[in-house]
Amino acid sequence: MSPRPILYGLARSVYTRIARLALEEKSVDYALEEVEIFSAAGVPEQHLERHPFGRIPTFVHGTFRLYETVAITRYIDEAFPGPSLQPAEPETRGQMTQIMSVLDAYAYRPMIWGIFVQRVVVPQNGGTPDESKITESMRTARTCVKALEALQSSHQFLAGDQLSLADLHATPMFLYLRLTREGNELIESHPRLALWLAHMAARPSIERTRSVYER
Ligand SMILES: N[C@@H](CCC(=O)N[C@@H](CS)C(=O)NCC(=O)O)C(=O)O
Repeated sequence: MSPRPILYGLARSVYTRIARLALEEKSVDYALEEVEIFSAAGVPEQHLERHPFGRIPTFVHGTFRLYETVAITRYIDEAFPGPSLQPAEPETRGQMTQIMSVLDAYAYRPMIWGIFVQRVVVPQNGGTPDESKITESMRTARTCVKALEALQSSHQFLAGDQLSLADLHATPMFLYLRLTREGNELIESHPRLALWLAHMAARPSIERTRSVYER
């Protein structure tokens, strides 16, 4: 019998949730081990042994270890039974990878750290949002949203008409962005993307991984 995989991360973290979504969509029985990397004490020494760059998540399956979310979600899709989360056609698969690259390289930092953290997390912790950071991040977020909607084209999902890893990669970022006034307005001004997000938000995997900020 295949050992129960362990995901090390935080339930409130975007990237941890992406990996959890892959596990949930494949109906894999897994354990989430919470690792607090954001405390004043810094990244725990033990975690640096799992991830030399101190990020989350990391993944362990028996003796096999992985870090980097794209590697983890691809592994989950290929190592476990269940519906395939990667399109068979080379073109659609290429677009799926392109979308995940866009999210990692251009969308995550402005959308999450520049907008969501400033608007939601900073005030919750008694701080004042950095408005110039939000304004600057919105510029990049606009480009990202426009580009992603163009790639989605007329499809039901981001890469084609079947759920793929691209949808699982994007949804946690967009759900946090949607919690902010300007992020929500940006999404709503792109009707196809807004509809896609509404469909994604209704999936049981999203419900089961809901974070503390969405309650
Ligand atoms: N390239 C990494 C990025 C993961 C990542 O940035 N995770 C965030 C949490 S959502 C993190 O660890 N942030 C800590 C930091 O930025 O120092 C991956 O794909 O797994």
